[in-house]
Amino acid sequence: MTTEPAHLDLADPATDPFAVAQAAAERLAELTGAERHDVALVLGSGWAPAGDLLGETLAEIPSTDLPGFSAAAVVGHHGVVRSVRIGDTDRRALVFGSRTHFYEGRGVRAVVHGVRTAARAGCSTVVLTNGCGGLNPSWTPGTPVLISDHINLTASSPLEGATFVDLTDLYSSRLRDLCREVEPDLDEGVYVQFRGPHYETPAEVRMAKTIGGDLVGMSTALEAIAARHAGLEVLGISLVTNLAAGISDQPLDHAEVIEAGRAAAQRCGRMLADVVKKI
Ligand code: 8IG
Repeated sequence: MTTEPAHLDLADPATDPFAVAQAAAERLAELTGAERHDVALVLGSGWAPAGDLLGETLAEIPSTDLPGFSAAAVVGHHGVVRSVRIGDTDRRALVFGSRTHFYEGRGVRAVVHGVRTAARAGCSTVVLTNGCGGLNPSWTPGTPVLISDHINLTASSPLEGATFVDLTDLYSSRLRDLCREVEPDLDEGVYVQFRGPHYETPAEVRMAKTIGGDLVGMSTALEAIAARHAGLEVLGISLVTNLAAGISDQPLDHAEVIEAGRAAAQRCGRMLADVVKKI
């Protein structure tokens, strides 16, 4: 069941996804009392504390109150969007506490709707975070890594029709440099987005390495493409929560992934908050 009026239903091919993003941005302005936001953050696995460390939360909205975000298939937990004052400035961050993944099957429009809404809400920067598997054995669980580029293995694109977008320097080197002002030792790597929801086989992880990947996950690349198309500057940061399958002799365990994220969360959150204040 969907509560959207027909013209705001992203699943209908006749719907203009940018019109839905515009409607969501307008509703967001009403509900937050903020005419515009400046920086958007999408918090992936392990990144939740970043939102709290950024500054005062001025409004908190269930994302289902915004056009295009209704996740009728998901029972119980719905995402929350927060409007947060950045430090003691009068700039505002739009913090998405969760994301729609491609593997949920709601279509790629739903996956990138948050990014498009952020752009319509006035944001000029988006910070995409995730939890992922690492291919470099020196990245122990809990290591944050800057995304320098991506390989999109979803066989999909958020862009429809003859929309040719240059993805050179998609992950802003300016913003990566800013991160290294806060944390000089941050490594960077190429993020490979798989469709999921299963983790990779060891053979797939070897393939990812052979084609130039350093990190494997199930998000971010499609959102980054939509962000570039919308004119946003993109910062991508992964939290390596596990070594990818076959890199170590340990099997992948979701509970272990959650725990690694929890342990690293405060440190990563503080770093991210410091970076956003500099943007
Ligand atoms: I957390 O090892 C997390 N997400 N594809 N592979 C993929 N996604 C992930 C992984 C991983 N760890």
